Amino acid sequence: MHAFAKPSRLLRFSLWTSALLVGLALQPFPPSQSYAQGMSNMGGMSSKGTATASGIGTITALNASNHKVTIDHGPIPAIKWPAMKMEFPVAPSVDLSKLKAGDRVTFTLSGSNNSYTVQSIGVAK
Ligand SMILES: [Cu+2]
Repeated sequence: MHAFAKPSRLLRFSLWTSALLVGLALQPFPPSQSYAQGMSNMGGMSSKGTATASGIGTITALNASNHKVTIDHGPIPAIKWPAMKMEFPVAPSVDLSKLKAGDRVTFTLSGSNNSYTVQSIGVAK
């Protein structure tokens, strides 16, 4: 009696597996698919509050009047960034007058989520 009340372990396992596969199939593409599209799609930064990180890269453009710098930077593991080229606002205290496009630089950032400001920058030794 009650033979149908409890599915076999095998049946329950296969049901669970099917549900898992359906769940995986419905997931959107991971953020890595859209890194090339720019900062708005960068993923992995779910932590709250301000983070600081340092990076290295090459200046591709300087916007002195707006105090911004575009850097083709390498990966920054501290904030889970892949290598990419992007424009950063630069803190008012930072002197950009000695830098130029093409310079290889090290820099530090502070900020949160996808909004980071360059706090220091200098030609890499
Ligand atoms: Cu970036």
